[in-house]
Amino acid sequence: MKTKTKEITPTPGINKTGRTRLAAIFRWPLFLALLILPQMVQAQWTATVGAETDDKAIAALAFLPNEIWIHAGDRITWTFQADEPHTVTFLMAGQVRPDPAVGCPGFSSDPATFDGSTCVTTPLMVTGQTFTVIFPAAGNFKLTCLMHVNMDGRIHVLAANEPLPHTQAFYDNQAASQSDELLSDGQKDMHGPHGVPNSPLGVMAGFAEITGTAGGTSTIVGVRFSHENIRIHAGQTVEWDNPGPLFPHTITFGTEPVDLRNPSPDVTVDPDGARHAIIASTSDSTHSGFIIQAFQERRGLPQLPLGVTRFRVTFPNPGIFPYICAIHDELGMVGQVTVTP
Ligand SMILES: [Cu+2]
Repeated sequence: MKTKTKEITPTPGINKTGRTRLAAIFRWPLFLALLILPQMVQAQWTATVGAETDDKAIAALAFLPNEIWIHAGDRITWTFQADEPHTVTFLMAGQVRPDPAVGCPGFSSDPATFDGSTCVTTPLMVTGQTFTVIFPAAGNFKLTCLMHVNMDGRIHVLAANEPLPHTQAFYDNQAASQSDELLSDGQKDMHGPHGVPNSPLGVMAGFAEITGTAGGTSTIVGVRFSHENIRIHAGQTVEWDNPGPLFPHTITFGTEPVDLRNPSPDVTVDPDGARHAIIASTSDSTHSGFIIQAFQERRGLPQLPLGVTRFRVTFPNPGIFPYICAIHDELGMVGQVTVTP
């Protein structure tokens, strides 16, 4: 730098004093940066999103860990670890939750910066993808997934002079133990009292459980039919029950319809509100529509109608009748009804 400055031929209009002043202006920011650098070391933190069992039967819809304390200026990189898609989202205070397909609106570039003034969201992301958020300002921020209503966490961004309670190693251990706990809870649910159907010829269609820590809520979800191959006699009726909150399942025989939400035209409603179909031939197509409980009530709002949680099918004739949950078949949620004379 010095050599170069010396080589510059004095230009008319800029005298020696002017050059010195300019050089000083350029030196000052560097000096200031060196002064404040020790407090501004921007730490890189890591966390994970989602977990699932190897067979994909049980998924933990969770930020792991779901509560992290960092300093202003630090960044967190989230790695997605599930085939069930999630988002990393920070909305503005009071912002209406948008649809995951729309973004908040739109999607943030990676790395994103969040200080509470503009929302940040990823699109739906799955195993192996990562996303980084930089937090320049102190504040307590809610981390959420736009896909799942009971999946959130909180990020505490503290001023540089505040002590941090935990290290990255602590969060790594916490993420692993929370993941293990959620998935083993799921195993217990799948084979415990939640797995007992209403009818002796019943099949449980998945399960879900909402759980929480002081950092936020997580959801455990199971995507299997409890009796993947149920055997009945001609004329009998099988009943599918969805015992869990939040997650719709379908019982779909034959061709998958475009609109999964509504039942196929052949489906009737029993006096107790359960949907009911008759499948006479293995070439019949029948679709239950969404089998799901109503969302949780909220005080001060009109009560929600009952959700349709049961689907029944009567099989007058023998045969082998494979079916799927049209939402979760790719995760292995499929079954079969074997009807003998
Ligand atoms: Cu399903």
